[in-house]
Amino acid sequence: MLNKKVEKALNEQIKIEAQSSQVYLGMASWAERAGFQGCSAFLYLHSDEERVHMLKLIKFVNDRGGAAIIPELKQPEKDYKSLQNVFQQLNDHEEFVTQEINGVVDICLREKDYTTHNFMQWYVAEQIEEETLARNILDKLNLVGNDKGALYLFDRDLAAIKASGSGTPSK
Ligand code: OFO
Repeated sequence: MLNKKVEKALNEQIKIEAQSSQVYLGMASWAERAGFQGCSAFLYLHSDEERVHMLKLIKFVNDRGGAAIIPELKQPEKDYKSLQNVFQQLNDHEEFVTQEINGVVDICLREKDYTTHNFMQWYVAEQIEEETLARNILDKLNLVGNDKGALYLFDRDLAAIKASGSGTPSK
């Protein structure tokens, strides 16, 4: 039977993953409307991946005899000032998620739930990749600035990057 404190923490994480998917879906839709097809494809994929992260947690909680709660979600932002703004928020969001995952890991250790601790290591590793990717994209975008030609190439490059990869956009 799943420890109650661990179950609560996992349910909170389910909500965070679901909200991440929702936020990235909002970003994808904005990028599509703004004409950044590559960024939009990347963000739609990233949104799908967050949903998979949520599902993985739901299955784990239920399989361990707990009750996974499907959360209510907030409406994500509709408008962004720029692509830089989108990816800055994505980067900040990933840093927030990492902290939350570390919090779950901490609870597992305090409650001596080594099974869940082991399960959570996948999320720890995933966050390292996602933070690296988000930072690399942001660095690249900051280099590009407002140069329209460079932004066009950046958008095209991003279409080629898998959201879960740790690669950087090519030059
Ligand atoms: Fe769920 O992987 Fe990042 O946030």
